[in-house]
Amino acid sequence: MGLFSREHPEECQFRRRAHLLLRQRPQNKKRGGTAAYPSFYAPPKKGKQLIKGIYVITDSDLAFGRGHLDITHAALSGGASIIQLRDKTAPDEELLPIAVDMQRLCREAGALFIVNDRVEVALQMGADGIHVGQSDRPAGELRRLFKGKILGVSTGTEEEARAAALAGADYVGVGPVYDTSTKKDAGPALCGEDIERVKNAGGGLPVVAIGGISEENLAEVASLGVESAAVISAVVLSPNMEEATRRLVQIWNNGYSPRRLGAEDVD
Ligand code: TZP
Ligand code: MG
Repeated sequence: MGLFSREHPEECQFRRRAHLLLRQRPQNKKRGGTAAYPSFYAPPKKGKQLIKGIYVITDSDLAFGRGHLDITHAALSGGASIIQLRDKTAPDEELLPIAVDMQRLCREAGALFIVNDRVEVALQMGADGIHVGQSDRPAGELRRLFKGKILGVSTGTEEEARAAALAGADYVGVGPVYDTSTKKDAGPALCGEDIERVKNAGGGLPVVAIGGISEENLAEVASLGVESAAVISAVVLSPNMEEATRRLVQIWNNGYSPRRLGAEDVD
């Protein structure tokens, strides 16, 4: 039997791990600069290894008038490891300078900067990576366009995770882990077993869990052995986005990741 089983299929709940190991994950570290990146901080070299920790998505529509840069600044101050620019409405020309500034802030904090869906924006400003869903441009095509950059693909089934891995993705987004109203077409929450299957189908690619993740359930998410947890509302709905991020980072850092502990520890 796997780590999680479907004891209450109608509720699709995770089985709680009896014991959570306290362990500290390394904090963001500043890196030295290069000529290509005159902002004094070097671009990430090993994308896959950098997919870890709290991943904040900047949906400014929900953020009570606070913009992408406000969210980025607060999330990085709170210790987020990855920031994603996600904007469904603003034109590319408007997003481009914002993305440049967001990436500069990320560099200074030693965090990754990913652009959701806006291929031209990401290409023009040299984002660390691009993230796409199943109805966006095909991952294989983007792999060729974004050589040496991080490519993330949203997946909700084993087939999608397998296809993402074959296309050369660097990580898979898996979800929704819990019900969410932030993304209207996200579908129903996956259960622990589903997540385990999608994770395995990704063939060892880092997994970013997403959908309905909050302070209340983050420890449970960490116990799934995923590399990262992505949030929108848990940060952008908060009156104090920096503190909200800091609390998530603390919970995550105290979490438990079976994949990193070795097979003998997970059965
Ligand atoms: N993809 C799957 S669920 C989701 C996305 C973008 C929304 C996540 O937002 P929240 O507020 O953290 O549930
Ligand atoms: Mg998309």
